Amino acid sequence: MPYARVCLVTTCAQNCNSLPLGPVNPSERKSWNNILIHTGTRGSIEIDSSSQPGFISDYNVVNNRFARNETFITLAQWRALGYDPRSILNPGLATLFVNPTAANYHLRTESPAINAGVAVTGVVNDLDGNPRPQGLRYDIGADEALIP
Ligand SMILES: [Ca+2]
Repeated sequence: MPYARVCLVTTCAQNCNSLPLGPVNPSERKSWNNILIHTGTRGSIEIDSSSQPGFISDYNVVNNRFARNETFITLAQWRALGYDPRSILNPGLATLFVNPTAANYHLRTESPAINAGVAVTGVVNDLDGNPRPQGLRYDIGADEALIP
């Protein structure tokens, strides 16, 4: 069965399990501005080749681990397939977030996710209800850092 699976760490949950997307609408086959970190052994995105046509992924924070057809590949191999050219390699949860051990997934002031995203039509607020973007560009993830 075609599938695309992503692993999310957002402000809504800690250490989310893989989220099976199943056969998805082609217009919904985008992964932009997501923090896709699995703290275990799964890939940031796992996909089978029949689900690749139309799938777009970029401007994410990712691990150096993906999977295609149940085979793990590196970010470089994933990029060679045309995905995530501008995405950021996970620098570590403590570098990204204020206090991930206490489930505070707001972006640290120094987080490389700040201003590293892309404008997404219809996404006008972050998870806290703050308007986005703030600063130069959208942030990656569910939180938009409020930087003076
Ligand atoms: Ca921003």
